[in-house]
Amino acid sequence: MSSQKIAIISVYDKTGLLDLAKGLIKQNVRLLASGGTAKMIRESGFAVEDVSAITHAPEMLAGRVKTLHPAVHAGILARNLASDEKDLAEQNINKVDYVICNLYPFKDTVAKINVQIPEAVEEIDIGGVTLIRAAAKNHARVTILSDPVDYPEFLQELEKGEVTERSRNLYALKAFEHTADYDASISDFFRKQYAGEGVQQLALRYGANPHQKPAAAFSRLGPLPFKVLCGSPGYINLLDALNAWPLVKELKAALGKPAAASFKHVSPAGAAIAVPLTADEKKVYMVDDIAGLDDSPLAQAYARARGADRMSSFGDMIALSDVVDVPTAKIISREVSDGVIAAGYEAEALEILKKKKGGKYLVLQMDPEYEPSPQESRTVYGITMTQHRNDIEISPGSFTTVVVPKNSAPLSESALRDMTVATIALKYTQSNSVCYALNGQIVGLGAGQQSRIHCTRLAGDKADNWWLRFNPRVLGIKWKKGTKRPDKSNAIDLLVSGELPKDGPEREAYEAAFEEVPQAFTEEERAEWLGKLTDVVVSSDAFFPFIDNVYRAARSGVKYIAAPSGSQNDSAVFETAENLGITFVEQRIRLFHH
Ligand code: 93A
Repeated sequence: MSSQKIAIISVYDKTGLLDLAKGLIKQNVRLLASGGTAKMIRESGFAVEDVSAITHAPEMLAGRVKTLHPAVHAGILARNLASDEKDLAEQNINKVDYVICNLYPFKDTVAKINVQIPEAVEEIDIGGVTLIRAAAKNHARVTILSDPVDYPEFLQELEKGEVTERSRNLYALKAFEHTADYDASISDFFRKQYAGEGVQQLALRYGANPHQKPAAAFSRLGPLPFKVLCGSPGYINLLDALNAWPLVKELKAALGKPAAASFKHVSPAGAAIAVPLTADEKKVYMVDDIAGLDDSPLAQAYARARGADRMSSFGDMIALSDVVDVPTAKIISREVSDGVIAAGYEAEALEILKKKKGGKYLVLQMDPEYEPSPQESRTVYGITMTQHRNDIEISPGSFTTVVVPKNSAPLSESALRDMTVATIALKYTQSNSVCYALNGQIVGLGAGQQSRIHCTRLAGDKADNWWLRFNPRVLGIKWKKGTKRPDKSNAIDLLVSGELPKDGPEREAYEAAFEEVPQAFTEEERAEWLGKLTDVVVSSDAFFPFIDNVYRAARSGVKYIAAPSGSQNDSAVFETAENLGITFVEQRIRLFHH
């Protein structure tokens, strides 16, 4: 066997090829190359042999078979083992030491407008991928160069003696990344051609904004877990749906009741489980005329989810844990909403939803059995980040560690229920987040605030507004005939938040909603009414760093706090809670979500 080192060169991108050939020859390396590569080297006056010199087979099938041959691949894959040496000797094959290869430009080809499948197929490199993969597999002995950028450094090392193990390792890694990326672009192309729109992939109109095109959603692991029954989802619709669905699924699993969520901008505006509604609740949530509400737990859950913060729920993406019935569809049908994802739809309910938005209402049917893979990844500014999915389970059993008061009686079922609702909601809320809950539903949620106290205040103010909507003055409002539901919600929000316009056209527009304009709430009236709010639960996605959060929560009827500990101020936080008559439960799991 010859002791001369051998390089196999087969490159589509011929950048730097001649300098490389020159450098290799200087080091007395024998060059073997595929057709076009050999031609270019030879025409420049350097000594090169065709690969056929070792395969004794011509390139065939118009280039489809160039380097695919045991003489090539056994030469690359052989280890420094006696048994491998014996096999090579028997076949009269020499070991290959260096492989220099880059692939047909599949990506550039399919990026062309109107590319046809046969054209794309011809750009699927087989032999090159095999060369790269074989050499990278055997990088303990073989050097694989898949990027012309690496040629000069490689030649420098070669001049000094041999390619170091560290370099071989890094070149092999690059080679594996190269073939993985290449294969991903091939499967992306054929997914678009063959998978069937809506089965394994969905073209989206655009991304987060209209100028962000193209946009798509797809699964690399077979069919999507949901079907589009009506409409076509946007990028943010899907972000909402794929956060809202696990929220309702987990709520139902934790509490055994149908659950609903109303999402906006990838945070819940409301979420709830089924709890029968009082007459006042029906009125405040604008569902007092829905036939069958008392017999539909799912409709009750959605009435609560939608009713929590009607301003924020305007144009929501809805998630429902169960099969949608007619009462639930009826509530949805008259609200301004973007879409719904649910475990299924009764035929009549689906017909109601399909009529919404001129037939464009988004209806998604989710596979309730679907389990996502445990590892998830995303790309931000070109960098891929991966993490284990937040699959931690939260249930009433997560709230057993009562810190204060010492020797507290066991928590009531309703407190545990509301802690569970608030905490599962936080798991799917952009951080920082703080959630107030009562009666099995969110009553105030603060999302995406950089400061925790701002979050606690925002959520507390929402809880206050929610409660003021139950004040007899609001319940007794006489609306001008023809006032639309969103205008009513808007006018109520101005009234209860105290953000009333004083004069001018804004005031006129406000007053136009009423038959009789209701009196503004005075400070005293507001304080008196808020004093009646009690038993509210608050949950936080991370510890309270300062006692101000506890003081603020107490002002909105909070009697239970569930939060992680870990602040330097823990003891002051606990003490303040105890002094304010609040039970503090340590919920050990931090729940940041982004
Ligand atoms: O069609 S192939 O998959 N069949 C092969 O056996 C083969 N071997 C190398 N294409 C093959 N190659 C590719 O040819 C290389 O990956 C490289 O991109 C290209 C170089 O061809 P040429 O040397 O003829 O310019």
